[in-house]
Amino acid sequence: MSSEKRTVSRGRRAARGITAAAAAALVLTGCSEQVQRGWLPGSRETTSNTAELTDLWVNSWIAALGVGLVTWGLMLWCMVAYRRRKGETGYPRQLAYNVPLEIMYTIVPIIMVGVLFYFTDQVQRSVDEETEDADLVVDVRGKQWAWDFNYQYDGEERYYAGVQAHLTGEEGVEETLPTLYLPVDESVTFELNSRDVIHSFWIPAFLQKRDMIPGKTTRIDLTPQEEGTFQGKCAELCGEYHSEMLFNVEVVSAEEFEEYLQTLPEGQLGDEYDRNPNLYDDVTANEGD
Ligand SMILES: [Cu+2]
Repeated sequence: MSSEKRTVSRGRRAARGITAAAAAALVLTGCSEQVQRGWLPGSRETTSNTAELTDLWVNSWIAALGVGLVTWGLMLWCMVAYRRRKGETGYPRQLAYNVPLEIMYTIVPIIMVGVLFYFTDQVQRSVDEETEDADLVVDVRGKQWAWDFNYQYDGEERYYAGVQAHLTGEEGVEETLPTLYLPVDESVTFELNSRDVIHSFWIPAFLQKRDMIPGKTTRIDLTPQEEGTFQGKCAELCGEYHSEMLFNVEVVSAEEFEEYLQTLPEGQLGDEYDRNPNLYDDVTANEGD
């Protein structure tokens, strides 16, 4: 190879390297905020719980990546260091039972699971802490295939009766979905109930989701911290139109929220509208027969 050719190919390689580095830098800076938040929806401040949940998620990924790098590194090292050399024949030297190594295989994963468990448990306890006397209580009733929202706010009781919006694939139908209103910076307790089968209350941007089980009340406690429109959905396959069991969430100022409440009828749509309100009483009564 002439020296001229060598210079050209070296120059080309360098150019290729610079292009790759520039592309990587662009990708990394362009979505750095997204990357830092682990591609989660919403923002760190969407509710009082999203920062903690985001940190748990992102740190778990960093830990997993660290473990991955060590594991991949060891695998590659073995492949290269112990590859078959020229002229080698037959099986390599066979080994069985290496007690110290096997003890390490057992202890290291137990420690890793223990660490993940510890942090998950801590965050879960903190997120699930119940708020006494929340500013707003919403008794949410999931039903095939819509949502009723019973608001208890400032001594007032109002309700929103959800009707399923049949999605046609055309734009604008989303606006006719049942809508849940929440005042920003005020504590909310969701009392989650089902009128018929198991549903699941999920607002993806809030990073929280909980099953709604007939005959049982589950709950979520949080404080929305950012105004905006979010999507909500049922996250438990609950029948034919499960995929259309959607709702909108509007987080608005306290004044706007109060104005909205005044447009709703007074009262609550309680368990008297459940498909079988006495389901569990019946079960108990039958046991005596
Ligand atoms: Cu459902």
